Amino acid sequence: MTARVIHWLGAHDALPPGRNLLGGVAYGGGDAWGGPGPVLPVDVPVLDGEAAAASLWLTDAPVRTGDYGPVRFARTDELIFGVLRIDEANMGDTLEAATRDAYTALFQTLDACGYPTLMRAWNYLPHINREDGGVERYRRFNAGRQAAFSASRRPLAGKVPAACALGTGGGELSIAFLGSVNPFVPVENPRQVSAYHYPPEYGERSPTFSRAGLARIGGRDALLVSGTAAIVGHRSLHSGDVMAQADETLANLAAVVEAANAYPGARRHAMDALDYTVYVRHAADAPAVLARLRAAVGAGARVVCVQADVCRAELLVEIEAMGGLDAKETP
Ligand code: 3EB
Repeated sequence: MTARVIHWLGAHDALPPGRNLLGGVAYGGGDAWGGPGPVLPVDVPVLDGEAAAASLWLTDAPVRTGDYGPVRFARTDELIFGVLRIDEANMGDTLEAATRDAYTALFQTLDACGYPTLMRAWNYLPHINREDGGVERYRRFNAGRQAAFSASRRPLAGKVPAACALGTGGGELSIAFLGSVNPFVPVENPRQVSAYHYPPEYGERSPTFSRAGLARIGGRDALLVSGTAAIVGHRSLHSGDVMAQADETLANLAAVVEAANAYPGARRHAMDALDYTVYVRHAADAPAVLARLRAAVGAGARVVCVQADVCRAELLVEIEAMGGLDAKETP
């Protein structure tokens, strides 16, 4: 029997006891996570009342921890969670090189440990919208990421992981990832051009991620939804209007969840049963955006909101989600 896996989203001092920590992401200041395990601290303000919040993966299975180059990881027979932080200044020159080296190390870790599938990556880049040598840093990140996918002979389209990419106010390039021995079924959004097919006006190298994916995790049929913003086709909509962007983002989330639910044999994922992480560019927008999300998905969903920069300068909000895992019996 497959051991259970729990996704925890919320204040980490309320963590359910008695389980093994696989890994996660902790938001809210440099000391966002004082505990053990591969938990990526992300130095962004938490906006919904808590000083800190985390997205953590817990399991009943025995966990082994290790290091591979810059990667710290924990793994079960089924899953591996890894984190790495790379200081660009010590990495030769550019964010592009740092990203390429980071993803190369990530893929080497998966290969060396025997987890063929990269399901999900969380990417946090200092100053994502700044230009380095005339090119936006998010675009440099995309070039480095794609180069590493190519070099490790992974597809650049189709079977690519779910992801998010957000900007922080400084610090290191910080990446967390979830890999598995199980397959991952990517799901695209019918309202959006696949990100890996964005035209070159958004950068010479397209972003390498899928809109969502279905995956067997801990014996459950999970849904992992990538960071989602007010993009229809390939264009950003509602520049300067955060509430219109929030509504468009919710329409995109609903569309991608519907596309996932339409898969033959897929279980149904309801919007009100997902865990949401909301990124707002401006902290002052958080209350209104969260109220709109609550109105759309109900009171039952778990929601964390942080302040972070979104990967296009005109985008003011991005929301990611996941569901289907055991979680609700926790205190
Ligand atoms: C977008 O749809 C918004 O580069 O990994 C969302 C999710 C976004 C993931 C990534 C970027 C990424 O293009 C930005």
